[in-house]
Amino acid sequence: MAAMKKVLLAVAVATFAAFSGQRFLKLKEIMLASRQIPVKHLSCHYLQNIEYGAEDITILKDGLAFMSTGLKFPGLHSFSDEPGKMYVLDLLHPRPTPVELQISGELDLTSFNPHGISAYTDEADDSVYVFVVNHPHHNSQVEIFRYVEEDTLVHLKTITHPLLHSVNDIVAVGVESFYATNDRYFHSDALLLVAVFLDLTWCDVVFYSPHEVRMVADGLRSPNGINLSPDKRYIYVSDIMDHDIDVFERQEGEQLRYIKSVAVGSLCDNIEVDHKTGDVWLGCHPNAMKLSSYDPEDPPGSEVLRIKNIHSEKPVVSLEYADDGHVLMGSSVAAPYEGKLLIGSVFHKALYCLLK
Ligand SMILES: [Ca+2]
Ligand SMILES: [Ca+2]
Ligand SMILES: [Ca+2]
Repeated sequence: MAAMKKVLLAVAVATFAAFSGQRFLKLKEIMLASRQIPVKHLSCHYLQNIEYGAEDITILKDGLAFMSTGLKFPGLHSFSDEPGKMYVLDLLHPRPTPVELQISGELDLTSFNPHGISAYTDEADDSVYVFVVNHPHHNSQVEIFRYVEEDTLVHLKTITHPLLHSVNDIVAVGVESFYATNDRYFHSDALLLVAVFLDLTWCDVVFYSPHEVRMVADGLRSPNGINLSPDKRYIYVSDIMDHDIDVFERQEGEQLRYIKSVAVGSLCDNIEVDHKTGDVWLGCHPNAMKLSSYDPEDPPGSEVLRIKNIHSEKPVVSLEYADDGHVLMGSSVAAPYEGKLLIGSVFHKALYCLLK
């Protein structure tokens, strides 16, 4: 009997070891831990005043770019203990320079920790609303601001809801409504690792309006950036740990119908869409192991991808910019505008580039 127990124990240990080994390999595969990328530069310079990351950037049709800076995110490096800030930049200016936005209203600025952003123009009166994911004390909430020229955000509303529990990015579809991605199912880091280890696809996309809040798409591994097609019919979600972009069609009642996934071979973060061409631009992490372990001697790189004709049978994914981390570490967003490209990062700097 004792011998039998020993055999069973040995089998259990061997099975667990094999399983752990296999899962560890899977984890390395998800993180693209061995990936090196070639350098491909554009004509770029650093944006003034941006030293602590510009995790998300979005550009209005009139060339006004908004950026969130100074993100503090569990498990990721930060060069600053100061609260985050919002900036605006006019791309029509001959020398575009980021200007810090003054925030008026009730918002607690000492714990402001801005992450994903989205801007919405109300066609009735051309008012511009800026939606910002905020993580004060590592909670998740969404702030809605009205932009007042030249440099003010008037805080209108803070939205919290149990379904908005780990929000990464949002895309506004009305003056008070948006879609949001929850990038994790579990909040504890240990359970998050278990979810990655077991390959759980339990994350979701939530629709919020003052009248209803509900989950509209699920079964995602780790949804990160989210954005709309120019005709507003489709929603694109970057399933970062799945190395693909999921395409959904908006249905009656704001439910999302899954259409397809486009493989990108990288860990893509935020999504911006060219207003004119509909091309999808992605700020990506070529190697997430380097991003999370942050070693200045072996810095995390940056990679910008573009998807053309995403709705066709054969979308074309192209590499537009790549760096080994010596110019830009941890690119998280790439926003195009009329032959120019802004590239933001999680905790480092931001670049202004010319595409032609
Ligand atoms: Ca965004
Ligand atoms: Ca996917
Ligand atoms: Ca993001």
